[in-house]
Amino acid sequence: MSESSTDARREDEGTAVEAGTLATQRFSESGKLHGMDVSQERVSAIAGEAIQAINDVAVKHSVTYDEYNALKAWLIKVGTDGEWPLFLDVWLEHTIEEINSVERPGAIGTIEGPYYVPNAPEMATPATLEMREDEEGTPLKFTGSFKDTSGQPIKDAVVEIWHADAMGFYSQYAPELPKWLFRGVVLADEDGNFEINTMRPAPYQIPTDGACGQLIAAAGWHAWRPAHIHIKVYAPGFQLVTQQLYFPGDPHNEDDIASAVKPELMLEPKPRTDGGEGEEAVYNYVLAREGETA
Ligand code: MBD
Ligand code: FE
Repeated sequence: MSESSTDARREDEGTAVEAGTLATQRFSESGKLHGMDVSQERVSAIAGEAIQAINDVAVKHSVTYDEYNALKAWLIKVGTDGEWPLFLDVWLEHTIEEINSVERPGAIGTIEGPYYVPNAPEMATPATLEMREDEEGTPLKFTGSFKDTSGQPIKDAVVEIWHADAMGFYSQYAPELPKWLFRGVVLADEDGNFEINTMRPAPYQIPTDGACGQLIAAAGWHAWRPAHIHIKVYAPGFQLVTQQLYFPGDPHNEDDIASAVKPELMLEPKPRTDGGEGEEAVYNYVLAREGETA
């Protein structure tokens, strides 16, 4: 898919305001706001130093009133476009994820991003994600296993998977896509093995027609993420890992706008050896038990 034909489809299908509004709404309903541990002491330290850091940047660059007012208008637009989840997940979540995963042994994580939807259809392995007839792209057979940190297979493990279509659209964040397109909750077998059949996703551009796109254009940056598959893996008694898998050779692995690529997260698809069409790739998971640290 060329960049210009993706843009053309974007114009009649996805808009930043629709995707942003849905992502904002879903975040509010996600349960992430229940039982939060946020102390007055830490609010004072973190908010105080963040405000000071912004003031320091203003001094360093002698920020003008035009620039200050452009900032004010832009922040207002981030809200009206519903793009706070997008903005934060693209430019800050990678740091938060990094800080909070240092003590967890096993599978490497990365950011969740704004387009996760809970309660996707459950499927036993071998599973095929929902897709349309004549779905564009290269079929991908994705298999793997679950082991604990001592090498024993894990029972009742789950792979939650979601990714964009060949045009870079996520179901439930763009009109006219089947509700659960490329989303599923796949149960591994008794030995901890799974097989998921899907399509290899294409490189992905974050919405360009909202506040985040306006910032990117005004700064002369680009809006691309490498092709990626979002994953959550978990099993009873084990720590959940949220991650994404990428493909070697993608031109945006080196300049992901969301800074979420790590070398441990590369899939290595090869032509299928079982006579099926497309490619196959393997990724094996080691999960840490609850409370287990490195
Ligand atoms: C995505 O699909 C994504 O994964 C991130 C991190 C940000 C915007 C869109
Ligand atoms: Fe994504």
